[in-house]
Amino acid sequence: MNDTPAPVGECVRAFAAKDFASGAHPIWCPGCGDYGVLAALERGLAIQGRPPHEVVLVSGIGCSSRLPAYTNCYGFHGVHGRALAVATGLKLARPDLEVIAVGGDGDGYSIGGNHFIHACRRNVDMLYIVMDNRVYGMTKGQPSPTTEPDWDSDIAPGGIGLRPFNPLSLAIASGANFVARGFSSKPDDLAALIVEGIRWPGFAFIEVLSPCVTFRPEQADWKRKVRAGSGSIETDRAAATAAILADDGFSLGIVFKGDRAAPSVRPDVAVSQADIEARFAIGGRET
Ligand SMILES: Cc1ncc(C[n+]2csc(CCOP(=O)(O)OP(=O)(O)O)c2C)c(N)n1
Ligand code: SF4
Repeated sequence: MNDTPAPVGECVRAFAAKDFASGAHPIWCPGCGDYGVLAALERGLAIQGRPPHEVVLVSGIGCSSRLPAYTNCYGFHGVHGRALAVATGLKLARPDLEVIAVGGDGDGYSIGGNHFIHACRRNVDMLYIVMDNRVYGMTKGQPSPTTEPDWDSDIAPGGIGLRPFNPLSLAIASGANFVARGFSSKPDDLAALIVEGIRWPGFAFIEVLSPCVTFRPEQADWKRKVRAGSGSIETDRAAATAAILADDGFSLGIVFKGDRAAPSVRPDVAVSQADIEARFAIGGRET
């Protein structure tokens, strides 16, 4: 970190990406897409400019959910599928903190699917990054809600035959106002999306294509499949949904920006920190 204070009126970059690294060596498989997401997040946080101790990363369980441990920020590695519940409570209790929830498609769309749709609807000011590899990596390769119907594996011979759901259109239908797609092998582009997502005044959702090289080695082909989106950002919910559903899922960029001033669950500012502590203290009053 650069300790020299910024001269008044002069804009200097206070942080570098390395200021957000914990120094712990990730135990992800070599080549896992999550390395790229970690790099992008560190770059994005450096650009955003808040110090590590004002940022909290909340995750569930999964390979991707290990990410908070590899940063220098505060972290909460919680329970499978409950990252958004914890992140929501944290943001309401401490609106001064930058809250970012992270995890996988299994964590966020399967066991955590209900929290996902309500987080979109509640519009609490936070960023949610899903590292989607269309598989449960940590538990050795079960299909997830985004797995292709014909993906053949030892666990699901011939494929599960079920239509995957589209996380972006689900987010928009559920009320999210900032919806984007990034790719782990384009960390600079992803960092830019992360900065925009952090600055968005409400719930922001970034779906990141992040290959699992161990259980989905064919996802190496995603490097060839992804492309920059049209560049035109839809502001109409129906039009954005139509565009997403017409896409093959490999267009990158911000897809939808809705109402910046949409209603949001707000923190109860009338309740003080001391009041909260008194309520939850053993023997404290119950309301
Ligand atoms: C309540 C509960 N159910 C199931 C599990 C087992 N489990 C751990 S991680 C995981 C899925 C991880 O997949 P994903 O979220 O897509 O993350 P990835 O490992 O692919 O990054 C499951 C089912 C658990 N830990 N807790
Ligand atoms: S199993 Fe897949 S998701 Fe997990 S660390 Fe290895 S490559 Fe990444």
